[in-house]
Amino acid sequence: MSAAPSSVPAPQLPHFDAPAYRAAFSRINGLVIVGEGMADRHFRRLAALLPEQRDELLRLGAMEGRHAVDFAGCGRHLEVRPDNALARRLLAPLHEQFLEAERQGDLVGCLVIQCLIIECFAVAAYRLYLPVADAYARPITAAVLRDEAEHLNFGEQWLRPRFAAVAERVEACAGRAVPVALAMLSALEADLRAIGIEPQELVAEFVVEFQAALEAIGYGAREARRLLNRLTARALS
Ligand code: PL3
Ligand code: FE2
Ligand code: FE2
Repeated sequence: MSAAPSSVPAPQLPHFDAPAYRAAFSRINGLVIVGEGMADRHFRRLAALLPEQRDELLRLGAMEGRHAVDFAGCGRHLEVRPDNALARRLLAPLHEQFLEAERQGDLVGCLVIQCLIIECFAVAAYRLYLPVADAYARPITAAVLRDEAEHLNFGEQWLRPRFAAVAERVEACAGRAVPVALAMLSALEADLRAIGIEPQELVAEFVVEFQAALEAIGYGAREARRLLNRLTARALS
C-alpha cells in the first residue's frame, strides 16, 4: 500500500446554518456591503477631484457598486439580512475623515484613506475570508480580490511619482485613519472569529498589505515598518 500524498489539510469550515454564524455574518456582511457602497461614493468624489483621470475613477467606482451587489447576493444566499445600520455607524468615522480631507482640499488624504487604507483592509479581509467562505461566496470573493488590487494600484501609481511632496501628508492622514479603521475592526472581533477569521491575523495581514503599499509609493522597508508599528501599537489590545 502506498503512502497517501502529503497535502495541506482543508480548513475546518464553519457551520453556515448555525444561528451564531448567521448572526455574525449579518453584521460582517452589512459592513462589507456598506463599505463597498462607501468606496463607490469615494471613487466618484475622487473623479471630481481628478478630472484628468475621471473616467478611470468612475470605472473603479462602478466596480465597487458591483461588489456591494455581489456581496448582498452572498447574504441573500444564506438567507441572512445584513445589519446595514450598524455598518453605517461603524464606518461613519472613516467616511467623515474622507469628507474632511475633501473639504480641506487634501487630495492626498482622500487617496490615502480610500486607495491605501480601505483597500488594504479589504484585500486583507477578503484574503482571510476566502478559505472559510461558503461555496457560493468563494468565487465572488476571489473575483472581488482581483479588483481590489487594481484599486490599491491606482493610489500607489498616483502617489509614487510625487513621494517627496506628499510623504508628510501621507503620514498625517495614516496617523488619523489607521487607528480608526482598527477600532472598527475591534468592534467586530467576536463576529470575525465566528465566521472563521482570527482578528489578530487580519491585523497582521493588513500590516503586510499596508507595508507593501508604503514601499510601493517610495518608503524604505524600515521606515514603513516604523510608521506601521507606531500606528498599530494599540490594535486589539
Ligand atoms: C473596498 O473596495 C471596500 C472595502 C469594504 C470594507 C471591508 C471591510 C472588511 C471587514 C471584515 C470582513 C471579513 C470578510 C467577510 C466577507 C463577506
Ligand atoms: Fe470593493
Ligand atoms: Fe476597492
